[in-house]
Amino acid sequence: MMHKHSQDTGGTHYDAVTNRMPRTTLFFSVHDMVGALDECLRALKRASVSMTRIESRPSKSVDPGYDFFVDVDAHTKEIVQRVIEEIKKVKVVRDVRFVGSPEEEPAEECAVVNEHAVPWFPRKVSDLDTFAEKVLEMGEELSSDHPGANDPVYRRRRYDIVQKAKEYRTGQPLPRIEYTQEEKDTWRQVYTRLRAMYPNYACREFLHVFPLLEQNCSYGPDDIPQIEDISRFLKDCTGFTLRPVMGLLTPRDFLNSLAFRVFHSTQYIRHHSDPYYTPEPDCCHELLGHVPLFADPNFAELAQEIGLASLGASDEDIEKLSTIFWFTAEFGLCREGGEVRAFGAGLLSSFGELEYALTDKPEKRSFDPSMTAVQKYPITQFQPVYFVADSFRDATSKLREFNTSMRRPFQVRYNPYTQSVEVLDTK
Ligand code: HBI
Ligand code: FE
Repeated sequence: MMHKHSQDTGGTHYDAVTNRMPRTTLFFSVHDMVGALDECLRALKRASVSMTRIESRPSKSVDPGYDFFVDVDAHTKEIVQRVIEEIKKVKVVRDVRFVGSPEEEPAEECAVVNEHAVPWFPRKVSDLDTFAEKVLEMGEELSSDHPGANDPVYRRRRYDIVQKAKEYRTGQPLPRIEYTQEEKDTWRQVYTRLRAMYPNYACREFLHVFPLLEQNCSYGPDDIPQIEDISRFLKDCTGFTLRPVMGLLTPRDFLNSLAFRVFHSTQYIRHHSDPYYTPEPDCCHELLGHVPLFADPNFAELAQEIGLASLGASDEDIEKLSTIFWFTAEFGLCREGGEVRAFGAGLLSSFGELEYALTDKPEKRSFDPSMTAVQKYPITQFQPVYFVADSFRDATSKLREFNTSMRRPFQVRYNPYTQSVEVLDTK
């Protein structure tokens, strides 16, 4: 079921009960010597665990030598400790570490096993496949206050759409949805109302891209555009791509994907009874609010910068980055000449809040990552406070500066040729 990658040994499978991948990543460096890896693998055998993936590279710390990243089928503290003990016994091994695990609450266990422990994070774009079934809420089911909660036809339709997202794997064509007339009518209402406001409220980057989406991706009032077409267009503009998602991901998973210039997009639409309201992201929010900015190179860089900072970050830092995402990508304002304009998707997909945000009712402060990151915010009402960026470039450089203050025992670099993350200075 997993998308196969040349480095996968094929042993990876889902735990039928928890739907999680039983996997733990270990890192070790070995001195270059004939049979060195063989000895390490024997250590795994002595500890009775099987290996589900192995990656190697010339060592950054042992010269001559190799660093190995090995995923093992070990998901309790005891087993991980046993494996580490066994590997430590191997003479050529210079350093062993527990890197992390994709299990829900690794932080505490990591601390016990190894002080350098870092939460698991995706290292190549196909690792994002592991997020597909891990949605927070309203994945296959709707909460009782959702306007579609008591409409069995709506629920069935939404269920069918999210199944396609659940089954999607990296490299496959994105699901095409044939929308019903009722869904198209909902889209038309939202689209026409917002489209008319954009010239007076949206930032210039958004206004530059929007007509291109109309020309290249069938944006218009009559039908809902397809994410496959949009993803191809974005790829040409900035390298961003879309992938379908069942609903809300954890902030960590959602932000991690931005490191790979991947944006998770829902494909269902809000309930027709209330076209100007949705309690969850839907295609109107994604396609009208988020998509246009991902075609802008400077915004793409800002988004990826948040994503890169989130890889292996502590829970506290994830919360800060999530707040920064909230006050930029969702509710951000920017200065333009003497004016203030909107670039946040939460604003550009809600005519009520878009209008309100640009009056002088709410408070506006200058974007400053260290202040913005700790600002509290309501999620079900209009924002009392917005942050205003000078430009995407300025916000990105402030964010880079801020990121250096976060404690993380390594640096990351994105390699666009291999669509993977290189981990530097693992010491
Ligand atoms: N998941 N699918 C999806 N879409 C979002 O916009 C999203 C998410 N999970 C978390 C999240 N947004 C927020 O916590 C951000 O602040 C990260
Ligand atoms: Fe959003």
